[in-house]
Amino acid sequence: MKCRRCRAPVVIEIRRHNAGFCSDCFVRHCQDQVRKAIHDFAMFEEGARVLVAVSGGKDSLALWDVLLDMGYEVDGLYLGLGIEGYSDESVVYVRDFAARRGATLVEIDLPADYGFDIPNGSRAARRVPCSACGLSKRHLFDRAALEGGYDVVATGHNLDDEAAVLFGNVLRWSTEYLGRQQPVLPAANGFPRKVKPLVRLAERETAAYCVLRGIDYQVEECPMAEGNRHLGYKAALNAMEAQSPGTKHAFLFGYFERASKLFAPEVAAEREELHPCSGCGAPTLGEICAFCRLLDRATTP
Ligand code: Q46
Ligand code: ZN
Repeated sequence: MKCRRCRAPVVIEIRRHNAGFCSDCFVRHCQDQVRKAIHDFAMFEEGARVLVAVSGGKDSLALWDVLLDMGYEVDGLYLGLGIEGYSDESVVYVRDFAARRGATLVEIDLPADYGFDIPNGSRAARRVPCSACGLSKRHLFDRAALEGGYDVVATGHNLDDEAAVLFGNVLRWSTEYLGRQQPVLPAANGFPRKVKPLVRLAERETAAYCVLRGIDYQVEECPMAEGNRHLGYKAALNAMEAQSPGTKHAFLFGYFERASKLFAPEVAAEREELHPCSGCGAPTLGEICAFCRLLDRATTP
């Protein structure tokens, strides 16, 4: 097989595009896919100050790398979760990348800055680790973006992640989550704008991108992910994709184009009801936001 762009021998084949690429053309293909996502969904303009949430994994480092190469002013934000044998390693990849690219990295550490870690904090708050982790990330990313004066927060969610989340939300008809599942969430009072520029790239492609670009990333998955429902959804979608390449893309982008608007009123109505948390000022439906409640339970002896 020859490269679709330059006819050199291919290093990677992408069945859903019915194409293969040589190393250089594949890197360019990834950049084009990110550029297309940013453009088609009007994610942000040239000159925007972008804060990219980085974990040390392939997706977020690939995203940071692509955005830097595209000339955006983009800083990284790393949140230390205090997960033994995982967090100490992940931060090394992130710091190395930032140093190599001469990029600015903002670090927040849950144990040092907030006095709790995800395994113990979630236990104390009687939450599943991933739920405590997810809400901490959302809260602290939002706050860092607003306080740092960034125009937008970018996350490394890829096509596989988003298709799996959509699959799970459709299986349960979780309409409030469906309404929020967009490649762009506009800013609203107390919320920064949030975007997912990797929605057009599959997991395998961001991994290949890192390898071809010489980016070292943490291969090991978070130990808390075990039993996470999304892994099952990913496996189911992978089986369908193997039978019929392009299924994931058609599922996700068909949703964005034809169905996601149906759930928008519910989200808009919910956002109307938000008011500032009495503890920290972040938008919430209750008196105290979920992060302040978690923080309180996780740090009360
Ligand atoms: S880091 Fe956090 Fe993930 Fe680990 S605790 Fe769960 S949500 S699995 S992306
Ligand atoms: Zn709060």
